[in-house]
Amino acid sequence: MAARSRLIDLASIPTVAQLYRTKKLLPAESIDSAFPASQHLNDSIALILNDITKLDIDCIVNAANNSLLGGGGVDGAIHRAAGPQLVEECSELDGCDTGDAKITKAYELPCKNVIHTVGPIYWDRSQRQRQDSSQPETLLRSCYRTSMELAMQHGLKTIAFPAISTGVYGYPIDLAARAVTQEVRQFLETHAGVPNALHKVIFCNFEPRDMNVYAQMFTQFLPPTPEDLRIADQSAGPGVTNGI
Ligand code: AR6
Repeated sequence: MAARSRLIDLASIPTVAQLYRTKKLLPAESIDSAFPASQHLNDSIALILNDITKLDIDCIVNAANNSLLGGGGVDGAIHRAAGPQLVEECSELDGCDTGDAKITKAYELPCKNVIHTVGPIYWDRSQRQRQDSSQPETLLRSCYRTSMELAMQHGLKTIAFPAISTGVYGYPIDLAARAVTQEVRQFLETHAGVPNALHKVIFCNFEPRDMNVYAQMFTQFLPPTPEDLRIADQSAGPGVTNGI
């Protein structure tokens, strides 16, 4: 019971709109007109600092490697929490290409499914050199897009992403967050109103410093709507400078 009580349900994961309305996210001083404010987007995208294995939602995304047979970082955490049946199922999937995604059951995790994707290796520590240099952003965006497509194909409505490739694979968090915020925005705009549309896309960070980077990206690519600003004006307190 103690373990279950630590689970995070959807209602306790703040959306972009809720972050603006509670002044945990403050608008940028100048708003880029290339990215108009959208209530649909601000209600559909959410941000949390937590262990992704605790999220009680439809599916979580794993930052895996090409073998899909487990590893360190978030991959290790997901396999540990799911139990040994996960690697058994993964071993039947014949690996996964970089930028692609495959789906499994979630076993002992609270979510229904795990989507395993493989991000680009931006910086290879063992060889001390940059990898996939011509197309890391294309591959990283593909991880997010393919995972969201797979979730929709399986009727899953809520999906959470860790910061793929930004750990062992060395992708700078600011470049990654900039690319994937735009990719998710574009995907949700393109798929608004279609049958099986996603209800929530959650960015789940593990490092507090990554939250600040995402907050900066949100103010740029997901500006507040007039309604978000109106409610923020009514809420008490001076607000925090994006100290989510
Ligand atoms: N919940 C949410 N995020 C987490 C968690 C967690 N429990 N644990 C770590 N992170 P990484 P990559 C964050 O290295 O860079 C594995 O060995 C972490 O802070 O897990 O894509 C695979 O098998 C970081 O922001 O994934 C591959 O070989 C983010 O997850 C390789 O690592 C991604 O860090 C993949 O490297």
